[in-house]
Amino acid sequence: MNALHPAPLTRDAFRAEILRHLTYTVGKDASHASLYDWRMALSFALRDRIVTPWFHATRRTWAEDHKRVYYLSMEFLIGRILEDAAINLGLREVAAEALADLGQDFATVAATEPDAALGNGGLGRLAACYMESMATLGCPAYGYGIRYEHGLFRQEFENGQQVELAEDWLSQKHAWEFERPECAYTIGFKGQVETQRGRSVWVAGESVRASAYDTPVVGWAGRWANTLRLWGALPTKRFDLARFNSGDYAAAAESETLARTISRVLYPEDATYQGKELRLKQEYFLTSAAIQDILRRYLDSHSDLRALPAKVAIQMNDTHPALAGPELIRILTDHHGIGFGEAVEIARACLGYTNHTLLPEALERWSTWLMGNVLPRHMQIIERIDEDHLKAHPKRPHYVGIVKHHEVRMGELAFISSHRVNGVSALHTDLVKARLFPELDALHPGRIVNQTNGITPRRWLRMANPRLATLVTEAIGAGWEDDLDRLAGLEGHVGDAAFRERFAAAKRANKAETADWIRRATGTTVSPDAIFDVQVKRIHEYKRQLLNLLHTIAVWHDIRQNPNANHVPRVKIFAGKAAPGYVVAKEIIHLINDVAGVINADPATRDLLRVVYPPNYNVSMAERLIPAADLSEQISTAGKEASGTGNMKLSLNGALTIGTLDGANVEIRDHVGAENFFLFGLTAEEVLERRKDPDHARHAIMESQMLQDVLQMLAEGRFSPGQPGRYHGIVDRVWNHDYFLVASDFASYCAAQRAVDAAYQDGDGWSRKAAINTARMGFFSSDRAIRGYMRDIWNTGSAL
Ligand code: 26V
Repeated sequence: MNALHPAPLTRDAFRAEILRHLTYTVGKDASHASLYDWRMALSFALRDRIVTPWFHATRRTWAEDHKRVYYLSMEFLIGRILEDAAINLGLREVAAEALADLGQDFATVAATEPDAALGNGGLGRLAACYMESMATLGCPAYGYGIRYEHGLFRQEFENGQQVELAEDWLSQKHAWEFERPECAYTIGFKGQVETQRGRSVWVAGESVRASAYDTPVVGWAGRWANTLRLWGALPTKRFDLARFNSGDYAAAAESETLARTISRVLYPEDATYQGKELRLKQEYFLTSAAIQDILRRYLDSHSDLRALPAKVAIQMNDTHPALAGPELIRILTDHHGIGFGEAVEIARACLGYTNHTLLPEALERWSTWLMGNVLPRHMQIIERIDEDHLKAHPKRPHYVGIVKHHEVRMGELAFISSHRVNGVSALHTDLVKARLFPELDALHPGRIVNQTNGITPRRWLRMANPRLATLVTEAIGAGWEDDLDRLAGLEGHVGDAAFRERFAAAKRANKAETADWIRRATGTTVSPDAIFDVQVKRIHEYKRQLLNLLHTIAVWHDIRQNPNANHVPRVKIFAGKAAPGYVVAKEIIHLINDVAGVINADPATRDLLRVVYPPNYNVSMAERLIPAADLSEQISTAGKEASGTGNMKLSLNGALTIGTLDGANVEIRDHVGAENFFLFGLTAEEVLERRKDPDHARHAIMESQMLQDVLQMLAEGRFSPGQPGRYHGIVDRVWNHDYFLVASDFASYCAAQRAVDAAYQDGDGWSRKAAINTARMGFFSSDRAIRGYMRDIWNTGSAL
């Protein structure tokens, strides 16, 4: 036994720990404890076990003066913590047994935990996977984010339409965090810049306090734990007692309300950018608190800020924390007297920028007026960075730069402030070079690198799919969880019929369980013998849920026209949220629900086709649906999906992909083999070509009788009889404004779907392909991705 490996806990000892916390922390008697009380007691008992590796990691990092990684992200989409922590601590079974002795069921207790939904989608979930991998690899790291009071909204359907409800995860105690009121920084806004003794001094007009809340993140086998530090906003001014006593209660609380709005809500947009002042304030709030904390920690044990890059790597998760450059430069110059040029070099050597999207509407730009108003000193610094960059690169084209047309372009700012810029899949990185930053790439060859995304196998296989995880361990032994390349060992078993049968049985059992859940969640009965065809992700035009839906209608139409043909039963499963202001995405949601209503009520097709759309997709729902999937829909218009990570989770769990050559699909197909992947659609290059023909949609529609029929049904109001014109907008867009090439890819998609049907009818052949998918997904572990960041961007090693 040592600090890292305390004595293994026995069932009895752990039961005593749970009871102790129930009694003394929660303050409840076992005979009166609710599920919530049991969950709290269990969480505290588990949290205690994280503290040992956490302290050990912190001490070791200090003692060795190890370089630290700081991952700045406006989003961390964590989901539930309890079971994941239990698994990583090796206490999942002990905890279940101890709870059983207390008359409680582990799964029931764990299911009461609300998701920590501090993110929108892929970008936030990636940050959560990376935190877990950094802990697994013993990479000393801090995640910095915002402790939003309200995470991503809860989605409900009313008459088929999305309504958003406030999400309130902090209404219950957050058992995993440690409040650090003593760790707080002042964050300024507005005011003016003055010159004092030759130096610029920003005199802020408003300020708030950023107060730290720490959640330890434990890695696999409890070998290491890092900190996720989330900032909550508090007022700087003291409560105005005089005003309160004079009866003006609202005014007394004013500054408090103002400050707290900053960490009140997560912006639910994820691919349209709106230049909202509060959003800029949130971004600066996170960034400034992080930079102040980083410098405070560095200066605790160092004095030479010029050596900062040897000890500090700061990663910007997209441009949202891109003020990190200007903020660091401001403190180095204005507070520490370092020359501007040198400060820029120090900042650049510390900073890295990950780009997650090419969509022009998602690239952040702030008006120089707003930036100058909210952050006057930063605006000056940004202009100086831009001017100096132009001076250093006089051949920079006139249209390139950070400040253009009275806007600050955050992508260019992040690029120029960083020593490395990375894309998130091989294709995406090529497009970042060729389409997004070609001129900056030419000026800075080698700065853009690729780090293909990854997912953590602990959560996405071991935890989410215990049946498959057990089978994998039985086949290839333990240890794949932190060495996912070992899954390749499954290839040797794929030829064994008994193994394939067991693989199929695990999938079948997952599907049966999920079929029950679908009935409870939607009221619709589905057969686990049907193909579970799954598209789960945010609703976006570019992700083309509409293409999937048009195919659904086509299948329905075909069954009705040819009832005696050989149809393969399918369940179309959709899940995902639309940004509240994204009207077209909300129309698509409405249509999916309308189509589901009509198809599920049709006795002529009921055994062959079902459509379900359980509301409120989140991490926990993903953990439920992904292990039950047969078919993974990854059908974005080529060139639009930066990477995708759901695609990796599904394939790892033995789903076959139907997909375009987009994002990481390209690499998934390379790994699993073309024969185990259903490819369709235009390539990214062909998409550009096709758009040059103004009649591309019309031509595609004219060539497909099926597409004409489907659009006709929509136009006639077949799915909205009470309001026949409801989907005229959608039909019109397919005909006349089909930017995402739904029509052009329709025929190719349907052909691929027919190939899916044929392959599924060979049950054993399908299982072989599914098992090969699992076996060949080792590359997509987030451990591999993080090793890449450590080597190519952060220049740091493991402390283990
Ligand atoms: C942009 C904005 C604009 C301002 C308002 C709030 C907000 C929030 C998020 C974003 C960017 C979203 C970009 C994003 O989520 N990209 C996704 O990143 C995944 C991880 O790399 C990747 O797998 C997905 O393909 C990509 O769409």
